[in-house]
Amino acid sequence: MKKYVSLLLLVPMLSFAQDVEKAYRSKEKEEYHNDWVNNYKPWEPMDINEIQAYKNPFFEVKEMKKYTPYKGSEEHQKYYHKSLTSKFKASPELASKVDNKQIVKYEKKGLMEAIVYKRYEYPFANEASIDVAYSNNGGESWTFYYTGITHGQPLCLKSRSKTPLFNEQGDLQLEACLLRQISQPTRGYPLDYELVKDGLLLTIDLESLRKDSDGDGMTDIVETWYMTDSYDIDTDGDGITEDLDMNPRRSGLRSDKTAIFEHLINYEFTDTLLTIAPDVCYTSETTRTVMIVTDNADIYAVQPKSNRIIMLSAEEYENMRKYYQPMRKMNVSPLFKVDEEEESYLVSIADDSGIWEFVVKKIDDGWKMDVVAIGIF
Ligand SMILES: [Ca+2]
Ligand SMILES: [Ca+2]
Ligand SMILES: [Ca+2]
Repeated sequence: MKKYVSLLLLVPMLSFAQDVEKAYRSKEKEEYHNDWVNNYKPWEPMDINEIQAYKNPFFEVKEMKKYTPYKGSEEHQKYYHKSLTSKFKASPELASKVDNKQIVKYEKKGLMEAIVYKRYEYPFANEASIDVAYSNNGGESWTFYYTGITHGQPLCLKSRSKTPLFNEQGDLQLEACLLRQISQPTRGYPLDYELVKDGLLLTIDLESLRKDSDGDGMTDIVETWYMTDSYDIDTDGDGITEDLDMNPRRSGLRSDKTAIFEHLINYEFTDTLLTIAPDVCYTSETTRTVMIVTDNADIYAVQPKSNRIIMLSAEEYENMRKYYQPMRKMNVSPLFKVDEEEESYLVSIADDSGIWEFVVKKIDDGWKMDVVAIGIF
């Protein structure tokens, strides 16, 4: 149970004010941090053979004979399409979802139009997701799809290529190459890469792009990203379908400690936490998605209010993080018992903007919560 993943947690917490630490000593917390330090593995690049053997789970990637050679650092170039300006004016939805300076490819073929574009999932994301805006009525209405591809490692798409975006079948094709990430991720900074294999053609067939095997409103590609079951409309079996579930991967019985985690992930840092179950909330078009890696069963039954929470076990996270996943992460610590005090715990939460540490003490109808430290990144 000690193998909680805590990526951002440790380092900032060490700088907390000494007097606070003295006031609330916790052997459990010290052991947890020592364990983290002892098990810390520095970042290293992926095995080059693994990148060479890359196969996209949804789309065909094949070698080309004649291709546009890769040019260093083109993965970070921005492309502006002047011809799209009128489309953006005509469709507020298009303008709100697509950044006109992050277009990878745009093409019009008869009534079909497609924009392949880079989308940054959140402000501090290292790399962009590749998405597609597609219209089959001459740009009157658009549908937006996530391709499951992160621009960079391993696939880099070439904006400069002359290969037409639409192939003869009306599917999308893009010149690509395989890159290996050679710099350590730093918050909000683009990564450095080296070329592993050039001259590839990626075919994004529209059928695979749209496929929703279980018909729950989320494509198989999106479900792979969220690690939900693409053949089950309700992965966690709580009666709320995947597309509406704010906590789609986990369900469980509420414990009295669930309320603590609920308040933390909803950023409700109030004095008194009542242990009553809150109203059920559902996702909307604008709901942000946040990943939490935890093996702590007390958190499973939380009802998030504003963020969709994708909860992974430490083992699941280890297995999936081979390639950079553009998802906001939130670090929630376990409850560390305060030494020589009954029902009193230290707990912290960290996200892209900072870290908050609290002491929570059991009271008659819930918990009393006090901030002990705040660190802003
Ligand atoms: Ca689905
Ligand atoms: Ca599903
Ligand atoms: Ca569910």
